[in-house]
Amino acid sequence: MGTPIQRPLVVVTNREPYVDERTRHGVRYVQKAGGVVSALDPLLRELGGDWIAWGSGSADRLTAPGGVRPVPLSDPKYRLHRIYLNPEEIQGFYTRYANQGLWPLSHLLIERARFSRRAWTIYRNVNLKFARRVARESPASALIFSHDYQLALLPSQIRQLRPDLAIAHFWHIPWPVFTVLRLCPQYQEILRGLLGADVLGFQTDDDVEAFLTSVERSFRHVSVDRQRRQVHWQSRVIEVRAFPISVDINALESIVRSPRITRWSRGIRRHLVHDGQQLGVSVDRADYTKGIIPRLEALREFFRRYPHRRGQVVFLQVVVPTRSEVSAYRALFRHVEQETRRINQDFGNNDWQPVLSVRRSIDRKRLMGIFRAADFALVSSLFDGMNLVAKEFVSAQVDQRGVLLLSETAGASHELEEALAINPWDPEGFAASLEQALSLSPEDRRVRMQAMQDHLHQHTLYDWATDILTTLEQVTAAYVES
Ligand code: GDG
Repeated sequence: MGTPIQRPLVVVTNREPYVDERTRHGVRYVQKAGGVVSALDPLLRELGGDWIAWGSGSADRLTAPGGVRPVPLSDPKYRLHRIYLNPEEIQGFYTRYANQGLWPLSHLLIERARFSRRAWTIYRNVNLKFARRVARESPASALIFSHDYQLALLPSQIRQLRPDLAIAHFWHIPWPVFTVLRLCPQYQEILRGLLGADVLGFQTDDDVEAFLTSVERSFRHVSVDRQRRQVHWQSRVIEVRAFPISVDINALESIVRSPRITRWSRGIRRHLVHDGQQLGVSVDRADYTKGIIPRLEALREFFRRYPHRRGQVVFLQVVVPTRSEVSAYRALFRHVEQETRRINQDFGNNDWQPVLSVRRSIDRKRLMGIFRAADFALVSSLFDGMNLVAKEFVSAQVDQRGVLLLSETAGASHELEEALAINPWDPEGFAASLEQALSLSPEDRRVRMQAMQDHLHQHTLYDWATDILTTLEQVTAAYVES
């Protein structure tokens, strides 16, 4: 990677990269599906350093005596520091304030958002617990790379405890427009919390614009320099920029080209598609922001409008259970099952089942093999910060046979311009784009895929991290030296 970063690095996230679980056969670690963790683990393995996160596994205390677990256990590359939360903290901080409040609000699904003062107090206290741990574990002048909506107060809390630390905070999900943000009763505290950072990163320029407007509209004693993308606040300057997150395309390409995954990928095609059928895929956490139901509605519309396509398409959807402590997520999971069954009943026959479902997490390498095998992928998020699945699909398409259909409301659509754009709120248009995708010539598919792959080679995961961390190093160089 050859990174120019000089100072020690401390990553802080809510979700830990390795969850150790008790099983009948002993302790087993599980890597959870989720964009943030799949992006940062390879980075820290490369750079070394410390990672502070909530220890949520049933065997976490066992494998981390004193709260620290080396990763990987056999050949340690970095230290994972676990913070333990009690059930009340988990409920108030994670389930309620973060996942039932800030998450739906940021995705503009305001009727789903719930806020309460009690949950807010717990959220603030848990953020403080993280901040204290960061203050205790961080070497002098370290770079703190903290993440996302669960830890919005962390930057200013860390600054109070350890003014020598340089802080970059990356917001992985969309930033809501001000008229929506202000519905959160604590929006000013959230903004104050974030403004404790030296560098604030967002996925797209639209998010940066929305954030700057929010700051401008919320406080009187603040000045926003839109051209330089800086906020001047309490005698400090905060850089606010778009750093679109990416994937390690080189690593993903070598995974899919390995003999084992090549065999797996061919096996999938042999088993699932016959006589010129085209294989479609989707992979999502079962989250209402991912547009899984709208996608099934569009598929229904597609088979209705284009009856000659019946029997020609096999669609494999991987839906991974997530946040099952929230009832809306359990309900969505059931709804997806019902809709899938209905489509298969209405259109399928003895020889052909239009939609196949996998309802559990799949090993990452095999997942890439599925992407390689596919003729098209549907990414239909209602709103999405970036969407790494779209970039992983493009990376895994080493045979360049596939077409990406990508929601124009996902951050990834700002970069992957050769995808076919879809609007998940428009089932008829979505169905027409799918018909267009299926009719594209092999040459057209190849050219589009090549252009997107070139883009990902020029904008890798390491470029993303290096851009943020070198920006942080540069803008804080003066006060480290003084
Ligand atoms: C947030 C933002 C932003 C999924 N199923 C399995 C599996 N996954 C992996 C995917 C991908 C990740 O989980 C999902 O990432 P996304 O980016 O699609 O979505 P979020 O989890 O909502 O992530 C998002 C991201 O943060 C990063 O900034 O892009 O907008 O919402 O890597 O491959 N992994 C495995 N098995 C599965 O079954 N191993």
